[in-house]
Amino acid sequence: MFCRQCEQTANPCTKLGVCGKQPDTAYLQDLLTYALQGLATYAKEELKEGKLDSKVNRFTVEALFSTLTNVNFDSEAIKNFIYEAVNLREELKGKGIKVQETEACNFKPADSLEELVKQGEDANRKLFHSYQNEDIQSLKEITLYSLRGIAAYADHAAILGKEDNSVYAFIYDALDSMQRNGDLNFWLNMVLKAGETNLRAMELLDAANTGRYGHPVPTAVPLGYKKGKAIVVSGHDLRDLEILLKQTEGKGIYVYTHGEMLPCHAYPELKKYKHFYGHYGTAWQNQQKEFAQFPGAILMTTNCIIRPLDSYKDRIFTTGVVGWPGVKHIKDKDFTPVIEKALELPGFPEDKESKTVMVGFARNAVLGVADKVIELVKAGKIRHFFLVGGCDGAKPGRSYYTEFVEKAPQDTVILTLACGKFRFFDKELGSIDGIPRLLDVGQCNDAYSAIQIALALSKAFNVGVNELPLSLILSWFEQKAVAILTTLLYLGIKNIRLGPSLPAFVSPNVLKVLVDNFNIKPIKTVDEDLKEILG
Ligand code: SF4
Ligand code: SF3
Repeated sequence: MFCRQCEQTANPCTKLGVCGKQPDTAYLQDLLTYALQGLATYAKEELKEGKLDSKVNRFTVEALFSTLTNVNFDSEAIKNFIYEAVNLREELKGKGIKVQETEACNFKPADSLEELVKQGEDANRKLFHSYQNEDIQSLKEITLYSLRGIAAYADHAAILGKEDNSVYAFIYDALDSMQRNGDLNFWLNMVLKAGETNLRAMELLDAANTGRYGHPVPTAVPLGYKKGKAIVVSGHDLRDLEILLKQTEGKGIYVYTHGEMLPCHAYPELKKYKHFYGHYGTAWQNQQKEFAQFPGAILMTTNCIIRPLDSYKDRIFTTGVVGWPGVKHIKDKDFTPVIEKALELPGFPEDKESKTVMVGFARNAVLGVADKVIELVKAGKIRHFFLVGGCDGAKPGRSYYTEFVEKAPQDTVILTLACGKFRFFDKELGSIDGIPRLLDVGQCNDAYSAIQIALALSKAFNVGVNELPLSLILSWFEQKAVAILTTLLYLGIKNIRLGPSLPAFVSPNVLKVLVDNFNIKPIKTVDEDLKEILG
């Protein structure tokens, strides 16, 4: 196997993923990507003609989402996606659309899993070892990983009824182009187009979430628990949480969030449920320890799942595109098995009071106090804003982000989002004239909100975003972060500090382009970086 799509890669992962992905599953995911390329060649033309059945769009984003890091480890599930991709391709072919055929247009999947894996080895070679040159390879990979991120956002938005054909058009175009030759400029443009498309996908998701659940409002979330039966929900999907909250109403079960579900407590249409109590645990990489101690049922709605320990394997459930071999998967959103499991389990024996954390500082809440913020900046009371955001992970180098927040001077404000925040989310950072110094914008899925805050501030101060007293200190792990980075590049945002390490799939020349044009910098030490930023 050859996989280097995420930050924790062994550069590359070959025998077994650091994430726990087996080589067979990795090959099948490559074969799925290849099958999707063949499908895309037809879907692209059919969409242009305005004749494409929306089931192809929905299928494509779900299939791409399943290949994102820490989403689906189940070879059987990936196999089914491969067969479905080919079925849909044949359906489109049958309509007589004229395309410039590629090899993937005629790919026939084998009957057995074993043979499919062999075909996957071939697909792996095509995806990663057919370099025209390492720079084009690098740009193609940035595009592919961005597509996976875009697909995740598009899927979440579509679940809530928000779609835009321009997003699907780009996905098909990029998948189709990957099978053809293009020069360096072509692929540089493709990367920026990925950024533009991702912005649209995130905008759709923002509209979907706020349209259905209202704008997040500042909310104190308890980190303790209530005596009684319990279900903890992890991942990112708001709709799954809503369905579960409805299905558990009046059943004597408290529902808790884990990881990236924390910001859900701020949405009016979710927080109204009395049995939606608090937040349990921290970021994804700590789940084995945290889930083992949780006395109830566990539901994974999206990434990041890691190998379930035996101690909780019979009480963890997956839904949506998530999968783990041997773990019960809820297909139809009837969460009865999760509820029954929670009722069987002991739950928490007593109440535990503990501190709370504040969430809900998304664009509407922050821009609601924009005048005050601007006044404080003008009065010199707020010197600088830091967006310390992105993914968490297991690498020790990630303590940089905790240290950064601890050392940021008292007259600075920290905006945060995504699961990287768990390194400092419960710190008491105080406030500046009533404005909290730590503002949680939301999930990684809410990066759009952070971008809107930055754009609104730049308008208010009448300067470009790069001239604002704002620095982006980002941590990346998976492919949604790659997509967000391409969006920031598309928006012309400069001086991003990126860590804990640079992507393995960025070649030295591509890195040089990023440094020369966008002044992207790898993180150094906190002291050096703070000194450089604040002067
Ligand atoms: Fe390795 Fe990351 Fe790929 Fe998993 S997703 S196999 S950890 S590079
Ligand atoms: Fe986290 Fe997996 Fe990226 Fe949503 S949950 S940010 S890593």
